[in-house]
Amino acid sequence: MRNGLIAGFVFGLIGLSCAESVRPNFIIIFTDDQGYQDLGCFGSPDIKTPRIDQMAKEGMRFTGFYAQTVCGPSRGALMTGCYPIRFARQDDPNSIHPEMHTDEITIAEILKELGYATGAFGKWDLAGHNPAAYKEELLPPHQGFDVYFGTPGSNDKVVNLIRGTKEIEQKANMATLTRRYTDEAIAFIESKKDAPFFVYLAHTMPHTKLAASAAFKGKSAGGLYGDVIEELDFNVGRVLDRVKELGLDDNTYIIFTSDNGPWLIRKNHSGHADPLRSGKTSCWEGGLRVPCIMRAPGRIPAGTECDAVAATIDLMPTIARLAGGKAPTDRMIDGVDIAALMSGEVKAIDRTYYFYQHDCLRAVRSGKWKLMLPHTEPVEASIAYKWRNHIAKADAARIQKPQLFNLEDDIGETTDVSSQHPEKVAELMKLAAWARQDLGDHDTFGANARTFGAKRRLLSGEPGYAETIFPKKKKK
Ligand SMILES: [Ca+2]
Repeated sequence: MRNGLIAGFVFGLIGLSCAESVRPNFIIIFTDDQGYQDLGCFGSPDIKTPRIDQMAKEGMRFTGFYAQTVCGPSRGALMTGCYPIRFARQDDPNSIHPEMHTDEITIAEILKELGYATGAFGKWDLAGHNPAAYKEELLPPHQGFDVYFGTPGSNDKVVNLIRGTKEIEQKANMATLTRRYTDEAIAFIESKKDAPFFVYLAHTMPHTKLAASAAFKGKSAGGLYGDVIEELDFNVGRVLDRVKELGLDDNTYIIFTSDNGPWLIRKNHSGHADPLRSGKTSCWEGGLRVPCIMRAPGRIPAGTECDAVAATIDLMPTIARLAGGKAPTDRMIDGVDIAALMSGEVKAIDRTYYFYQHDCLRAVRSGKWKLMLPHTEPVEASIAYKWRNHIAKADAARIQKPQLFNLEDDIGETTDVSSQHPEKVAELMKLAAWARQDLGDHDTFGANARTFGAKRRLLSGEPGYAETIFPKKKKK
């Protein structure tokens, strides 16, 4: 018995050390506002992305992959494995740009605990959106990252660069950002090649304002937006090449995806989500179904495709387990482990996906069925009303009764089939009721939504809500 115990212990140690020696590296490349169609391998008619297309040939193309509807919430979801309405924030919950609470557990924190070197490069957007007023104590070095080089928010106006937690440069040349973030990520990979590492490379573009360097400007048939994507593609290629040259190809997962759909309000500076309906800010598919490719030779079968529902919230629990750890068990985690999808062992996972537009529960998907829910919040106090000009009029219209779509036959969400499938509507309405209770909705606190004691109040049901999101400009 005792010998058995010792043998078991020794075997366990050997198992552990083997597992440690093969702990895979993870690189997540996260673009900003890139549409579902904005890659050659996702059907772009005019943008050329040979390196990412090649990555797809060597890995798996996910065609049913979801992020969130806008930047900051999408980043928090990726980091925590939870819907944005679930994770805690330290700012006013009415703000559309969450300041993520440091008591949240990020992918980086899990991996750091497992002995990984962790580096974040690029846009963070979880420490305050204003480049002049971000919170230093919420930057990546306080959320599990050993190294950080990037910018706290978007590039709507200017980009100021930070190293660690200190600002080092103001009004950086936008056209250099894609290359500079990539340079920094590659230098980090080189310096950590002998330890397991995690790289989060979150590009500032193709969020506007767009800029491309001289080598790419004016070269794409897809205009400046196309130039920007082609420059991103080239720099993804540089990461792939360096990983290979360092002999890390067989032990590195590289995941490429986007934080939300194309920002259609930007017209010819916007991407495309065809054949999906609508774009950024909306809960139609174009708003948050994004292109996604995963590559890990020997672990993910080459040249394959997965059309199952998968999402950025799944990356945290999946990566945690592939690294030999697990997702936190002291709190609700919404993402599921999709390792079996990635390895090709299974074709689908039984799960439900919930679609939130800011704090409003808008849709539920289960299998091929998606139910768009009626809008229940007061019209003028609604985020849908405030964001109505970002998308086509028909897509911004207030939904009065549930609309059911069969995404397998109707990926463009053109035909409401709710009257033919009342039982399916009822089933999905039940799931929505669960989400409303557990995650929350505009007028309901989720029973398992987190605050860690931070200020919390009802969201869009509250008078004055709209003004707090988009305050009226004072007349001079
Ligand atoms: Ca975005």
